Amino acid sequence: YAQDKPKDHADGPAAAYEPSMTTLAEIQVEIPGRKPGDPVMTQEEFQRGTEIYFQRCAGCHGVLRKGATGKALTPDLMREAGFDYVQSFITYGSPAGMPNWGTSGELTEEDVDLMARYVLLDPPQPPEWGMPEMQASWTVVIPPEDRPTQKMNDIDIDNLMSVTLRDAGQIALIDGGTYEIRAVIDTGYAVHISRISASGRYLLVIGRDGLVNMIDLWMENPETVASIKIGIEARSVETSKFEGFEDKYAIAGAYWPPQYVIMDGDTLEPLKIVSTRGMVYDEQTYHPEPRVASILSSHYKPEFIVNVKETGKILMVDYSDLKNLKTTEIESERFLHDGGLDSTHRYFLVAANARNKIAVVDTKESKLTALIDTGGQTPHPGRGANFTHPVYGPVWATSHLGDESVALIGTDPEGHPDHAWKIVDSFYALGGGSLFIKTHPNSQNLYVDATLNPDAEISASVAVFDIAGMGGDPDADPEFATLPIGEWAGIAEGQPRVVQPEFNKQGTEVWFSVWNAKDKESAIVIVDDKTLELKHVIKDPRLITPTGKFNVMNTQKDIY
Ligand code: DHE
Repeated sequence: YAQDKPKDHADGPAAAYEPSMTTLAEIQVEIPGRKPGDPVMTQEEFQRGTEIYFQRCAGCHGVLRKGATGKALTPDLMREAGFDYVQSFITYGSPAGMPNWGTSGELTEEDVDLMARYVLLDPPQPPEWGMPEMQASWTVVIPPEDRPTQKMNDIDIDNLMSVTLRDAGQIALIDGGTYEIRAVIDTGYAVHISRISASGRYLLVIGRDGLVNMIDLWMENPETVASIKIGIEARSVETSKFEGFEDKYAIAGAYWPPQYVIMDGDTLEPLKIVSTRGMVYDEQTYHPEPRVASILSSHYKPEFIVNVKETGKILMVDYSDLKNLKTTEIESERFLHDGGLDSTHRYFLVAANARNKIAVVDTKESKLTALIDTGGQTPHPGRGANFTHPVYGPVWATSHLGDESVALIGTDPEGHPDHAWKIVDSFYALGGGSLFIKTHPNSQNLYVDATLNPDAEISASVAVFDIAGMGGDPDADPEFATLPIGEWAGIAEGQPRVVQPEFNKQGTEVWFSVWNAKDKESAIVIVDDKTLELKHVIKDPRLITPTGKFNVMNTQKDIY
């Protein structure tokens, strides 16, 4: 959502490719052909507008401004709305999720004015990123034959946490038992997610700038053994998990250019790039920028589940024969974003966020099972939360970005057919602006954050629901406890937000990032899941802007 200026990667593993093109924001652009009535803008202003747009706006509105999580901002629409309207919209934001860039102080008055003029002009189109660019960026730091043949360290790898240090362009590996930071590793800018190879040995992370790092957790001091830049803007990476293909392939999806690439699982050598440009599933009109959102590996077939945002297509990509690539294209709903598997790992549930829907795919049959209206605004599940409800049986839960509701979807068509693929219950948590929800098979609690809530106290707290207590009065909302995680962190300066609950491997502790500005102290707060009391606070000058945290075993085995 909000972004800061990326760091320079010239010294990092990405030094092999053109360092001046590390992120979208650094691309040199020219003003597209000026039309009558265009606002006057110098080349410098246009360049600055492009930088701001790519840093702050493109994630939600798209590089070509066709709209997704945020509304379309094409020049025809912006001209109709008019400069004054656009200027005040950027300044004050909207309750639907547009940040108040002006009044929050993140953009100056001049920048807001510049951006209101900028969106009246045609958007520039960044360059493509095909095989030559990928090859040039690809580095094998330690070839497979020079890597250890057994684990060389005393780390309990299964209980390691890979923590994104967003604005530092790094990840921290933190021991889930001792809370010790075992390594801080340079990565791409603002790593979005971490994923673990099927064997549990390799950790893969992807930066917003498309840089993938493959880290060998068996090394005495875990470090990057291969890296590649797969695009200019990206969010997702995954590895092959089907029996017989463990650690064989990796896949990464890009926002720009809209494409995914399948890579060798040992070296990240790029093997096959597939563009996702094409027709929107329902209108069947061409979309130039269908971005790759979440990617998950099927446990039932040698397939990657690739979610294409703007066209609303879920691609089941069969990786058993890359030369004769078979893809099942499932029509679902537009604006696919994040999602996860149900507790049996057979069904995949993904949010079509701007359409308030969850699509369910049967990964055994590679077919759409259901499209469910969540009843809330903009579902944002992360990978969601699976638990057994005392009345409705196995359910998967999502919270919402646009309102305070939590929706539970029945996921057991065999044992609870009446509840399967329906919203069985919906209730209120702390407030709107929730990003992530989490539980664990060994826990009786459901944790819901409210990271983007405009109220500082709410955004620094977390709601906890007692799962056993959900079986009470069907007409009353279940009660929840509020944990003041931000207060527990004891941070004096700034306005830190609490984001993304993540369990340790035993499911006995839950970790929260207390995410402050990059020049201010941040922390990780660890809560005892049984007592809901504070167990530990990790503070360290190296913990700069922690966001996502990924426990190795839970991520490797899709436990959430
Ligand atoms: Fe995320 C998951 C995209 C903003 C932290 N985010 C995802 C996924 C996608 C995505 C597609 C699913 C990946 C997968 O499972 O393969 N995120 C986007 C955006 O497009 C968006 C809305 C705007 C942007 O400009 O990036 C966005 N995300 C954010 C943030 O502002 C967060 C809080 C901090 C950041 O790094 O920018 C953030 N996103 C995360 C995290 C996950 C994630 C921690 C993984 C959650 C999980 O438990 O799986």
